[in-house]
Amino acid sequence: MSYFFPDAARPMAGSILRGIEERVGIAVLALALLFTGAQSVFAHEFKVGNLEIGHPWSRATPAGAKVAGGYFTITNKGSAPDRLVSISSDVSEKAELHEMGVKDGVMTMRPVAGGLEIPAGGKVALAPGGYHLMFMGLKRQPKQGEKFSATLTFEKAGAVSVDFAVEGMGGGAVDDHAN
Ligand SMILES: [Cu+2]
Repeated sequence: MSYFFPDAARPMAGSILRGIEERVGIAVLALALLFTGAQSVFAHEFKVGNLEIGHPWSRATPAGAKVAGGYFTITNKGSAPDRLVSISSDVSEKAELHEMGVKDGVMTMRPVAGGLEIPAGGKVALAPGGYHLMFMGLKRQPKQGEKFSATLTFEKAGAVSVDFAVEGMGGGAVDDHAN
């Protein structure tokens, strides 16, 4: 299941983010926040090739938790589809792309084989209840208010380092990593 939604008018905010991919932060208004369930008023954005990665975020995890989710939007401004093919982070031993869905009335979660396509001119959201990253084998517990970095690799656009903003444990609409 993927979420497509139109580009809402988005006012620019002036905050500069640190890191290799220094970009101007963008304040995302209520519409996008409803879709992502994100609590932050100020989002952040990263670019690679024709792709824009919007507001990567994760949730704080309780002590002992071995997994954490990862969520963001990908906008493809190009005229050809691209594909998210791999993810890595120093916060966990590995990271996978998962899909959440309902099968026979039961919420299930499974790895997505072959990566996630971002259609030409399209926008795909990784959000609680749908596609998401899963950081597996956490080496430490991400804490609310901090950021951790991860590398997203796309078939055509290549690799980009992004920062995941850690929201509170209750962040997001669906608790998809409770088990
Ligand atoms: Cu998952």
